Amino acid sequence: MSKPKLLITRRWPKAVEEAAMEHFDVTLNDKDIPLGIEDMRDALKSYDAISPTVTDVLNAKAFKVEDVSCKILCNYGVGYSHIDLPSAQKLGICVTNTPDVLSDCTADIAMTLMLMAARRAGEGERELRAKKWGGWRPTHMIGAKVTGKTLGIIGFGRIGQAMASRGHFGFGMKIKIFSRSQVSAELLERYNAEQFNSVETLLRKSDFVSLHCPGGTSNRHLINASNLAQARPELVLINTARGEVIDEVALANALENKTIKAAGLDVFDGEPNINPNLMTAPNLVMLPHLGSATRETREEMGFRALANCRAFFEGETPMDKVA
Ligand code: 8YV
Repeated sequence: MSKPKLLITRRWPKAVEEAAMEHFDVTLNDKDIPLGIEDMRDALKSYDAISPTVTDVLNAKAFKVEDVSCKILCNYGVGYSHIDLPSAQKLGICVTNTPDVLSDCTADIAMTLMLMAARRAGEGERELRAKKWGGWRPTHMIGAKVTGKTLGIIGFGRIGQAMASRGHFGFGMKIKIFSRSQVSAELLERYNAEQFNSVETLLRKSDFVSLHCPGGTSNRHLINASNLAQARPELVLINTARGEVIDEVALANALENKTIKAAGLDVFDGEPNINPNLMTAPNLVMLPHLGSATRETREEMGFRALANCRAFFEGETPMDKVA
């Protein structure tokens, strides 16, 4: 039997590209640039399987194709809000993601941003490199203490739990949660956590809030001008989830007007373009979507995407099927 034709839309770590070639007739994107809508339409007609990433256009328009040959989109990444699931389903295309393997590294980046924003690490480094550091003094670049503070977590899936673990066991933080579904008593007890039923309450009661919910239309601007106005002035807001979860203009205003203390962002609405309001916002640390960017995790993501794809062509239900 001939191997299924698999398009890998962005370059993967070598070990996983090699593994892919053992089981699939693989096409790599040698230029490693995101696929546009027309490229994606062509790909849907030419390949048995596609492994896309967050940078690929898979909206409803992209799925407007006839004679589709693609049977599975084995997404390289846990978030799949860039894929219009109803359109994929309508064409009978299976969609999978790569959960678990990136939870630790994404929580590590959230922690990095939280510490950097609280302790003004970005500002400090910029001052030093600009040769503007005049030396130590008791009142120099005073930040916020992290240990023992209250950490609000929005979205309590695997990454949210990994964040709670770091905050609670590593930094003695009090954990508060906002999640649309009821968090089990066992999990709440594990982190000595309390669940609130509104984002406003969480913002009012937390020193730090970290976002770990999915993106997409249902969570678009979950953090907005009206609920940011409820936050404590000490609030440090962290986003490693998806850019659209925060109204970025409202965040920039809150930082400018000091209604909150600081923020740390790893993801952006419309990335890699950054809203100009954010570029000039004070007390903001920004990273270029590095959540899962470690060798170990990027390899595991590839192996997980391949495992899903192989299971599908072996007639099984892939373990990470989302549609
Ligand atoms: C990925 C992520 O690198 O997995 C996710 O959802 O946000 C990132 O860590 C990216 O999405 C790859 O598609």
